[in-house]
Formats: sequence, C-alpha cells, structure tokens
Amino acid sequence: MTKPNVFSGVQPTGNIHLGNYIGAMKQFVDLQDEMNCTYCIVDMHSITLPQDPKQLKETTLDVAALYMAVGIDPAKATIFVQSTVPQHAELSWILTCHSYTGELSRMTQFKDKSRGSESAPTGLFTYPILMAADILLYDTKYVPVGNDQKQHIELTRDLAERFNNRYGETFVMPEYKGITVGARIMALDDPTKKMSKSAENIHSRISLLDEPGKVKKSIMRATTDSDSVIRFDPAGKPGISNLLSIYSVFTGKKIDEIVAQYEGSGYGQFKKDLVEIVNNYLAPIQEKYYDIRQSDELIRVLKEGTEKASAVAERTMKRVREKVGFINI
Ligand code: ATP
Ligand code: LTN
Repeated sequence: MTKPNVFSGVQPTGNIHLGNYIGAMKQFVDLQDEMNCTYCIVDMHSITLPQDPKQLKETTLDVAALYMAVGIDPAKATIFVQSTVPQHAELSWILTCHSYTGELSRMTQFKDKSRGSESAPTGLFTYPILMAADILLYDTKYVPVGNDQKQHIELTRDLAERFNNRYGETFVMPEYKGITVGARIMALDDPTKKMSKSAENIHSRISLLDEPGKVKKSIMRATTDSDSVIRFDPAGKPGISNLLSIYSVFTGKKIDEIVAQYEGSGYGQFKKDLVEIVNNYLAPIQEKYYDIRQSDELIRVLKEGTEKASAVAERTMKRVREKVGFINI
C-alpha cells in the first residue's frame, strides 16, 4: 500500500520558537516514518511582509538546518525551499482566478496581520491561496500545522472542491492534522496571545536556539496567576496551563501525572524544573544545528529536495494546465 502524502511549511522569518516546534515541527518528525513527507521552507510567504534580502537568505538556510537538527531525516522526507519550485507561483495564480475576495477577507490571520494599516500588501491578502497551491501540488492528504492555520486548510479544501467540481477530479482533498496537547502554545508574557516570532518582547517566546540563561529568565518571569495552585485549566489559568503543556510535550508525561507530582508545591519549583527540562531538550538540537548549518551537506540536501519536489509539482501542473485549457507545445 502506498503511504499517504504529508506536506507542511514554515516561514524563514527567524526566531523559530517552542510554538513552531510543538505545534508543527515535532509532528513533522513523528510522521516521517509512516508517511511520505515533504517539508518546505516557505520563503515566498515570508515576503508578504518586508524582509531584508541578505537576511532572508540566511534565515532560509537557518530553518533548513533546524529542520534537520530537530530530527527530520532527508533520507526519509523531502526538504526544499518554496521559491526553487516555480510551479507554486503558477498554481497559485490559477487558484487565485478561482477564489473570491469575500472568502479571503474572512481569514483571521489576514485581519490580524493587516490590522492598523489602511492599505495592506496584496500578498498578505492572497497568502492563503499560495498556501493552498503548496498543499495541492503534492496530492497531500495530511497537513500538520498549529491550530492557527486550521482556517487556511479549510479554504484549501474549498478551493480544491471548487476546482474538482468545475473541471473533474484533479486534487486530493487535504486534512488538517493537529495534536491534542500544544496545538496552540501561548506567549509567556501574555497567555491570551499565541507565542509568535514577531512579538517585540523576547521573553514572550523561547526560541529553539536560545541559550540556557535566556530560557531561565523567560520561564521564571512567565506570567502565571495569583493562587499558586498547579492545575490544568486553560480558560481560568492560561499561564500555568501553557507551561504544563510544554512540560508534558518535553517529558512525555501526561498532564494529570505532572499535576499530581506538583500537588502542594508552588510555582517556583515547577518553573525551576521546567527550565532544566527545556534546556536539556534543546541542548542536543542546538549542537546538531550548528554542525549542520556549517556543513556542505545542507545545500546538497536542499538541491536534492528541489529536484524531488519539482518532479511531483510538474506532474500535478501538467494535469492542471490541461484541465484549464492551456495549450501544450
Ligand atoms: P508569526 O510570528 O507571524 O505568528 P509564526 O510563529 O506563526 O509566525 P510560521 O512560520 O507562520 O510562524 O508558523 C510555522 C508553524 O508553526 C505553523 O504550522 C504554525 O501553525 C505553527 N505555530 C506558530 N505559532 C504557534 C503556536 N504559538 N503554537 C502552536 N503552533 C504554532
Ligand atoms: N501559513 C503557514 C506556512 C505555510 C504552510 C504551507 C503550512 C505555507 N504554506 C503549506 C502548511 C502547508 C504558517 O505557518 N503560517
């Protein structure tokens, strides 16, 4: 039996954090043995907001190295950079012509990111269509992402269905693949917001490359509520619940077990232990990252990834061009 296809992507915008890892990248690793996985560094998505060109090249390689450092094995999964496969832009245009401004206006990420600016970049508005193209090019069955991306997967399904209805069966219907604990890791300084790469306060997040001292500071000053009881209650106690989720993912212990373990002890001991757990978890990832980032292997892996991804993407595009009536000469 053929393995189901999995596709996902991360933007090369720096500061890859525990939210990105727990919500998305950890799943990438967990799925690579059972499924046919393709993981992309979505540089074309990142330019929907202004980027420094020199820095973008570096952060693109940083994310590729991080993919491998967290355990994605290029012998099992394809790793490539979105802009090196032009079929993404091509399919994105065709899908744009089958989408409506109304449905795009409802995307909450667009509303969040364009808030405050009178005239948002068009790319920010059409961002989810490019994401749909990414997914549909690879006959994707499962898309492992954090829960903030669920709405974009719904739109992808709508676009696929619309296209299939109009032209006949062309695209596989993709599904969101989430996790139960940690699908939305919250900001440490304000647990009502999601942990984000772009937040100004560096202590709102823990980046995968943070050094131990920084991790300690961020966790020890993380916002918790006043009653000092360790209990999992995301609505009533969002701060401590968020830390419990991180603790659970990094130790493999169930939340209930952790709560029982800390019964009667205050936040201090719990936070101290969490600092150690996070630092121990990140140390080997960081060591591997610096090795890979400097090696020639990285470029080799990305070149091979481009070749493999291009072959699949071109196969899909041939089908799509034929369906919409583009001539083949
Ligand atoms: P931004 O700072 O613009 O919000 P981002 O942190 O969402 O950026 P992306 O590259 O857009 O970064 O996201 C990569 C993956 O990480 C996506 O699958 C996204 O759903 C997931 N993700 C991002 N933030 C979180 C979070 N706080 N909790 C869980 N998953 C997350
Ligand atoms: N929009 C996603 C990144 C992304 C993606 C994709 C995720 C772009 N293309 C395709 C899964 C599949 C985000 O994380 N903000």
